[in-house]
Amino acid sequence: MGSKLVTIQRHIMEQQASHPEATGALTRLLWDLILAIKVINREVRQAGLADVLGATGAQNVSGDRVQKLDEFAQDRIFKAMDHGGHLCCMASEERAEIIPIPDRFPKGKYVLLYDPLDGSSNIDANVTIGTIFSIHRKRSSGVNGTLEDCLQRGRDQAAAGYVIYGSSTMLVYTTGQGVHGFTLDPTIGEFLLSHPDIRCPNKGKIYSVNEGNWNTWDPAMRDYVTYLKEQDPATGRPYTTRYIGSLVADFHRNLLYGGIFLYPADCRDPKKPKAKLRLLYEAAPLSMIAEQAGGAASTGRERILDVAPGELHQKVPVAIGSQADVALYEEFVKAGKTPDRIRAAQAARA
Ligand code: AHM
Ligand code: MG
Repeated sequence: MGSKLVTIQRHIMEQQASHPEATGALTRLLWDLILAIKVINREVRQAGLADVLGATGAQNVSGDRVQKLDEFAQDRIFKAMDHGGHLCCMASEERAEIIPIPDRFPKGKYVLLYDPLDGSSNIDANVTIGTIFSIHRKRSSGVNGTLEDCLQRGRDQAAAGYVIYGSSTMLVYTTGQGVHGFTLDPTIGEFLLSHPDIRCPNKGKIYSVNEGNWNTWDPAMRDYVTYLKEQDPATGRPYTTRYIGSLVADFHRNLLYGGIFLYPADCRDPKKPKAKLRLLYEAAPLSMIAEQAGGAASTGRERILDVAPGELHQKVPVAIGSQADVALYEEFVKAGKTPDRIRAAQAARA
């Protein structure tokens, strides 16, 4: 790191300065969130010692097992954000309904949507987990936020980001002015700018997918992965598989190194394809980050940021990462192209 230390607080403030019309509410909102994240980080780091691991026995609204740390993170974020006066409501992957701001606190003009602890099935094995957040401007006219404020397209996000509790803790965020990464210096308790203006390579060498689901994929997805296993004309080698099973970790690696992360729908019943990842808490915020870094994010048929949410826990198929890789995947899905056809197309282009 160079000699100039930039804390995340200063960075957010400097970005705000380029918007003279800004009131500072988004800046203060992000500061509140950073405090919650530091507390969650402390707990994640001490998890093995503090005996907070293990399932509570309850289930969240998507039917997954809820781990204690999920609940802790949920509570921490809610309590850090409920009284700042910047939010009109919240929604979380861990709660079925919209989360109102308590009556006794002032209401603000933003909405916070979040996945407090993503990849929680990995907690017991000490695998990297993350927090994902998405911020929208309030749309409705009343004081309290409504469902309408939560169900906005990803392209209208005011800010998005994630935290990765990995070998170090990093926070990556965008307010629409590029993507910036900060590493927590635990000795001073500050997130310091370590990855300014992250750019995702246009094409990668990595694909990340749960290949155990092969038999649930539609033919285009199988063709695409088959194609990636063949010799890539650009490198003379096949793509490499990397799959942690923790979205933030898989996404973060591919953002930095280039590559594609895929979670396609289960298409065993073609009339009722079943996706896994949540649009509002996972797909949309990471899609904003990907696009801001020069990458792309698609359902295979549609830009994820254009998908209109119909419900809080809506799920979407996800292909996200390097632009050229996502574009090729779309070609397979939209045109139903087989590897042979793609090779013929490439040969014709060469
Ligand atoms: P979670 O929000 O309940 O933790 O689930 C989401 C996780 C993602 O982190 C990850 O990409 C995916 O589920 C892994 O799913 P699978 O185990 O089916 O490969
Ligand atoms: Mg999640």
